[in-house]
Amino acid sequence: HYGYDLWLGYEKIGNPNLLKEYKDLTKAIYFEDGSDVLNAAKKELITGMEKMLGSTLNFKETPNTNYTLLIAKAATIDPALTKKLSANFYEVGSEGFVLKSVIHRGKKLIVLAANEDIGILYGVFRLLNLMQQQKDLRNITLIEYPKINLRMLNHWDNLDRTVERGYAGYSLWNWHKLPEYIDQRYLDYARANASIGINAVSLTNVNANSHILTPMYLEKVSALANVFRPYGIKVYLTARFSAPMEIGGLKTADPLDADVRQWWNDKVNEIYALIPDFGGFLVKANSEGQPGPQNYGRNHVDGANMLAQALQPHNGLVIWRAFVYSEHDPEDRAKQAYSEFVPFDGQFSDNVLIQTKNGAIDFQPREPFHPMFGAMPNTQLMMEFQITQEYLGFSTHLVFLPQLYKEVLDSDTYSKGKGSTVAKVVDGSLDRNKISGMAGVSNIGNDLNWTGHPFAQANWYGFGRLAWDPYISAETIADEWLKATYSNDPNFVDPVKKMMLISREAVVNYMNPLGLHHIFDTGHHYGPGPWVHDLSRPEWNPTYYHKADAKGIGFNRSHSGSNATGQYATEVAKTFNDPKTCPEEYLLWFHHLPWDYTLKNGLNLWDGMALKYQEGVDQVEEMIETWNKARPYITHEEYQEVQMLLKIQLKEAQWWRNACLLYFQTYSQKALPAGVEKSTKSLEYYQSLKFPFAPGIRPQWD
Ligand code: BDP
Repeated sequence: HYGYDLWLGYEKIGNPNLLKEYKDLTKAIYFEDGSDVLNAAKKELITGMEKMLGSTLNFKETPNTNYTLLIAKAATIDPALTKKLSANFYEVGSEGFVLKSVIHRGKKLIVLAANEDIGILYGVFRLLNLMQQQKDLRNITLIEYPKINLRMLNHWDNLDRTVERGYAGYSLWNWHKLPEYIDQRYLDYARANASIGINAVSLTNVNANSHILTPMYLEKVSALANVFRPYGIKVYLTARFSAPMEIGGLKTADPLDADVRQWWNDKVNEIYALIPDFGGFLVKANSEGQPGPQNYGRNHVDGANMLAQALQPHNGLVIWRAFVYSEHDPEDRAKQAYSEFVPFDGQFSDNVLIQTKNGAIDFQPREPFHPMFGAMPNTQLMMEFQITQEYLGFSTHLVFLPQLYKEVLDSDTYSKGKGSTVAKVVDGSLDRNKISGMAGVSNIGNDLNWTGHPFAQANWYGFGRLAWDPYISAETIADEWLKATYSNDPNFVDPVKKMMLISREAVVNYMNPLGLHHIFDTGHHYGPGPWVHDLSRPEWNPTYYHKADAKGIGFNRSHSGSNATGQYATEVAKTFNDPKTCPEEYLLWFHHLPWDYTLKNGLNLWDGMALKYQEGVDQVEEMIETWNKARPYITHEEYQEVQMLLKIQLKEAQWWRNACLLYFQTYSQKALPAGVEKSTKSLEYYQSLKFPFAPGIRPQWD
């Protein structure tokens, strides 16, 4: 079970006092039966508690028992008791729950109540999680409900089980053995998702294959939906826009063509006959060669609304991606999605969400927030984060991504004045959207530990927690995850948590400091390739992004350059426009500056940049030291696995530093400042490296 249990290992409580306290609370349990969801919840409660307490649970059926733990829907609880919960059940909503210790008829008891079955399931998971963190439950009052409606994983899984940008093995979905054979992993995957509140999964690559929409695959999808249903998870599929031609025999996929519309209506009806709670379609259209409405002279609204109309009678959704940029558009790539989508604000149907990446380029280690957030008040904008580490060291680098997610969510768009954070746009509170959503591109594969790097599990966990509540801190998430996964010993948790919290800044430093971006090697994005300049599309070349020359480095996106800053609210644009006020994390994202430009710390740009690269390497060395000290608190295997990975991370951090500094030095013509380690290898050596083994991209939609 090594690594397989994720954060649901439910280790036995060691502390005898706490064990007694928990056992007392669970002496006589009432659990409302009745549905598949409630059965799933009860099963989890039994698994979790019995493991943690080391004893069997005692369920009571008779109404007169003096319960110590009562788990039921609000409507079935004695009203006198419900009153004591002093919770507003309207606010708790359909997915929330109340967990509260009360004194009732002279007895102490804990009540877990919800409006709906799914709230009970989420409440059970949270109760178990609190016990894993060894929290005192004697005076607990917790009222929780998700702030975001759609909490979704996007799998980029191909039908041949390869995973685009996947670094944890092959796809979980075994199309060959489905629908008859139900792998235990499907169930454990659903449990893991439900435990953090994920309620939607798109099974297939956004670079879609139409065949997923044929009967032979739909039958298999339906089997997966059946497994996920008791865990509150709806299934979505990626819809290839040209499917009516590829599998429907039509001559066109024009969204305004009557036959095409009929084809989609029929297809949608066919899907709902098999999967009554099917979620809907996720669509990548007219982006990176994918077909879309523009192939027929139509636009995103025509395409999205056509699908929305087919799904609407079934309450299905269209999630239409905004990740577009065109090779024929001379405009700065960072500006294109905004330019293409903002004019359509207010024109998309009610059951359409526009899914926008966190930044305007592409999942870089650091990007300023996407200017579309805040700029489309009449459109339901959904956040797309990447959980898989395409540009963050694959699954060998320890990078705690909730730091990145939080940085974006906490950014202020100023669209309705100060405090209009991205989180408020995404949770729908700023513009009163009907449906809100957050998607994470999954890092899950069939590796024994699901995510490749054991600490990458924390990114799956953290994504789910933030989709539930975008306002909790990265530190809280790290704390919860470490305790549930490894140990509650503060001698372990405190330093390792610190290590997690610096890890994201470390990767920025050793890969893309000071706002540099997209300087990765071609195609696979493994390792540095700042020198690459000969790819067919200009905006695929790293040189397009860093623009290093004898004078300086950086992309001028200020008002004197591409004016990408003009896509932000005035207050934000003003800050970004001036290199003196622009946060230095974004300096070279927005400005082309001379090599001897003076940074805030007084260093010139070249020295400052070189020292940042070095700092990244030093931070990985510190991470290794921290991990060495953590050794006594975990098993040898747990220690060794991460230690091996950290060594790879260090080697690659040095590689990034050396390759980038040697290359940029050909322009700056300056010596390395004191404190920066000099490469023993030449630039030509780094440029000659080839990576036929780099995983992650195997397009197969022929
Ligand atoms: C890029 C990936 C590519 C994806 C694309 C997307 O390199 O594999 O297909 O994003 O999001 O990050 O559509």
